[in-house]
Amino acid sequence: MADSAGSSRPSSTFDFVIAANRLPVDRVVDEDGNVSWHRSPGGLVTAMESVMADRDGVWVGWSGEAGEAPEPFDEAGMRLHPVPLSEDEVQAYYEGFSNDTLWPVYHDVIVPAQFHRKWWNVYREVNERFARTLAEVAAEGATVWVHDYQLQLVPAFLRQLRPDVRIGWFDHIPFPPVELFAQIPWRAAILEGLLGADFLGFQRPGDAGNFLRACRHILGMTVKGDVIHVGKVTGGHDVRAACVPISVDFRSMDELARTPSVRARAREIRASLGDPSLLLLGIDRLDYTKGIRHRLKAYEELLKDGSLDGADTTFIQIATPSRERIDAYIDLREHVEGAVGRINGNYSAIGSPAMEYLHQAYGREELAALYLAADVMVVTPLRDGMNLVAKEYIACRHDNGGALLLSEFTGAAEELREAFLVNPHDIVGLKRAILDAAHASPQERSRRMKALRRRVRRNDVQHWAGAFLDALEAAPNKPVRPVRKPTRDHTHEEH
Ligand code: GDG
Repeated sequence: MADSAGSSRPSSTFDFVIAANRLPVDRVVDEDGNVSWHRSPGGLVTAMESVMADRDGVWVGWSGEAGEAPEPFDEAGMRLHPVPLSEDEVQAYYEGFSNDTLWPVYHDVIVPAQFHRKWWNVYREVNERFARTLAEVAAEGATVWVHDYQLQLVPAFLRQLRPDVRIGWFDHIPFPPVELFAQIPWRAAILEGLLGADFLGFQRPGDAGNFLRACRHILGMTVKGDVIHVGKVTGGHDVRAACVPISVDFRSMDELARTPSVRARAREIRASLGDPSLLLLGIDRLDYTKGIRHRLKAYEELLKDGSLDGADTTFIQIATPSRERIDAYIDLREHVEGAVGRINGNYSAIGSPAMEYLHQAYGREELAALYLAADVMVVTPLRDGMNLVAKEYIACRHDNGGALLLSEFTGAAEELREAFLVNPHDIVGLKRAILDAAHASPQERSRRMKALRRRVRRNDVQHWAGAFLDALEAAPNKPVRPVRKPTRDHTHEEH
């Protein structure tokens, strides 16, 4: 840890800094009112832990609770530095601009995006606050890794405050085609915010390509290969934008799924559903991008036309609660729950449900048992940056069993070519693919699963983090002089 020089700095600064909207922990209050922090599940935390193991690292993010931020503390082997958000900021920056403006535009406008000047202004303010915090905790010449669409203005704000640090940004979600991105009234300011980074990582080559095209068409920048020359905007540095697909912690998922308790639980899950001959599984945040409605429509039609027997088939849909105050999510929940009720009412038998729908969150062990129990994993997003569920399913299938049905519109489909690939908009094709996956011979399933496991084992989350940091280290050049603030996009005055 490098000791701080200035009195306004915290007691220490760090060589490796992560910024994400959320800290990797959840606040838990027990019955006696004692507060503790539980590490959130997920590959990102594991990957960052392994990256931090031999570095001096800090994670900057929101604690998940509106109001004053707790003091920095240590958890999960790293220093955590909370950034405060007021209740109004949570609504405008997080639920509003991030999840009701950017999220729909970046996912092909599956639902209409809302554009509000107030949301944008708060988004800017919160991004600036993150950048100021990062500038305080980063040591001289530190590496700063910024995550995701909530923090797109951080790179340029930070570059202005701390030209000495190396800045990378990773986009966990798709980057949209310029025709859709251009709808955003503040499109130029967003691009300029990102261009404060040295390296920008994307899930698919197509996402990086969309970003490069947006720089050319909206900002009129010179792009050579995957490098953008940002002479005017940020003091003459080059920025590289390339694809570095995220993955899962293959080894730990594989190990977990091999434990006797998880295997026993997998058998128990099947038995508790009346030992159906076919068990289908979906695990998603309850989000309109995930294509849950499409998969239920296909499933219902298969039951209706007699291709599947509801008394001998169960579809488990885990729909983890998500963004529950946003209208599009409220509508989706109503639709899904209506469909589940109808399917069960029409096709279940006592003790053999046609659908098991759970609007709850589960622990890792339970998820691993579900993956191990399922004959067909149904992953049908209309658009998804990567989709880690697909890769987790593969990591858990050490028996080389099971079949993965995967939408072409996920980042994962670029790599996982041995899956049963589908276009979820094509309900006839989706029905056919469900039947193909369900009826594939054990030899065919095993052949496909072995190939998929080889790929995910090699390209795991540690590989991803290493590849990102290597690319950041090798990024074209460091800017040598301070740069100006990202401009306010004046188009917002008209909206
Ligand atoms: C974004 C991008 C990209 C789900 N329910 C529970 C639970 N989960 C875990 C899964 C998986 C993760 O949440 C979901 O990851 P996905 O990738 O499927 O989807 P998003 O949440 O939309 O993630 C996506 C990802 O970022 C990473 O870059 O792949 O495209 O949209 O790990 O297992 N975990 C636990 N209980 C649950 O009930 N413990």
